[in-house]
Amino acid sequence: MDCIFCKIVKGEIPSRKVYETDNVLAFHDIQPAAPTHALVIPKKHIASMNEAGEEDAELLGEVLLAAKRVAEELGIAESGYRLINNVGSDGGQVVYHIHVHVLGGEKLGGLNV
Ligand code: IU
Repeated sequence: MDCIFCKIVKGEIPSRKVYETDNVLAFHDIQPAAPTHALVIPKKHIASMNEAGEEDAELLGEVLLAAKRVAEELGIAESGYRLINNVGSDGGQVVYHIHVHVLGGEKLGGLNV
C-alpha cells in the first residue's frame, strides 16, 4: 500500500519517534505548526475517521491515551495542549492514515470550539 504513514510504521521512511507500543506510533511532525507538534497514529491502516468501525474502538482509545502520554513526555501536559483529528477535504486532511495531532508549547490560537 502506498501510504506514507504505513511506510513510517515499517521503518521504510525515517521519523523522529516519540512513543511506540505494539499498536500505536507517535513521531514529531515534519512541518510543526506549534513549538511542540507530534502525530499519533495507529499502526493499522485506517484512512480516516470515516473508515473507522466499531472494531477499531479499542485501538482508537489507545491512540488517544498515547496522545496524552506524548504530551507528558514532551512536557506540555501541565500547561495544556490541543488534540486534532482532521477528517476529509473540508477538515483539512492531507494524509489518509488516521492521525491525532498533539499541539502545544504556546497559547494556541485559531478555532476555539
Ligand atoms: P493532516 O491532518 O492530514 O493535514 O496532517 C498531515 C500532517 O502530516 C501534516 O502536519 C504534515 O506536516 C505531517 N507529515 C509528516 O509529519 N511527515 C510526512 O512525511 C508527511 C506529512 I507527507
